[in-house]
Amino acid sequence: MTECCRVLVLISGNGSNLQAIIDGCDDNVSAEVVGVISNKPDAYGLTRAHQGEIDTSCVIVRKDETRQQYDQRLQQAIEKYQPDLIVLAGFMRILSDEFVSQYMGRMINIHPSLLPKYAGLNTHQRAIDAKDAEHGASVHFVIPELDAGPVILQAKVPVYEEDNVETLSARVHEQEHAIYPLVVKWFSLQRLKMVDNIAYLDNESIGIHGFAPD
Ligand code: NHR
Ligand code: GAR
Repeated sequence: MTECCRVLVLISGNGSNLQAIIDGCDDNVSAEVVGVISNKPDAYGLTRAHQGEIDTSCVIVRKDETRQQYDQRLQQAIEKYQPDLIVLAGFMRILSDEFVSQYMGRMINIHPSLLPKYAGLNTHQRAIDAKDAEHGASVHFVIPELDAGPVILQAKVPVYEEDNVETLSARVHEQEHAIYPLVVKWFSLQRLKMVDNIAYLDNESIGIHGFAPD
């Protein structure tokens, strides 16, 4: 048995994906959530962490601070946990290239769209406005370019005519909670890697829409 994978989760808000990962790690001896860091002091995910007896830190943006200065402080907070994997779960701050370069292959994000569609923000509204028939979520490795890292796993949901942001995002969230813990498990079992911006599962390269069985 290899050693337990130390998972650090970065959040900004509700933390429902954090909860799914905590619950997933309870059933997976190969991974443990060792800490949660928020950039927002009132993030509900911090309460979830406390309930799970998980250590938390807040790294709050200071006035007049540059992105580099913030990212340096964030890095210091991260190093205390000595993580093997950094999981962005609704973390709403763009990270500098220098920061991301430190953690390439060890940092993943969940983005609420079928990447490469709709990088950036307001993805649910954009899918509705475009009258897309399907929408979803993507777990990807984080690279310096925003939401452009190799996709590991996607989940699709249908978009209905009567959908609004609330109904659609709820449908996407449900799928997020299924796929994110699974990807964390793959990583913890050392089945998942990124080499030269390509993601591999069990040494097979993963296509641009993520792992697809058969
Ligand atoms: N950083 C890098 N370098 N690469 C990625 O792929 C990243 C990243 C940081 C965060 C998550 C991402 C998403 O899934 C993520 C991926 C925040 C913004 C944003 O515009 C965009 C994408 C993501 C997260 N943030 C604003 C900012 O100025 C603040 C918005 C707010 O506070 O509401 O940082 O979508
Ligand atoms: C998730 O839907 C995630 O995909 C999205 O924020 C939500 C966080 O929910 N991420 C982004 O939009 C990143 N820009 P949660 O706090 O309940 O996990």
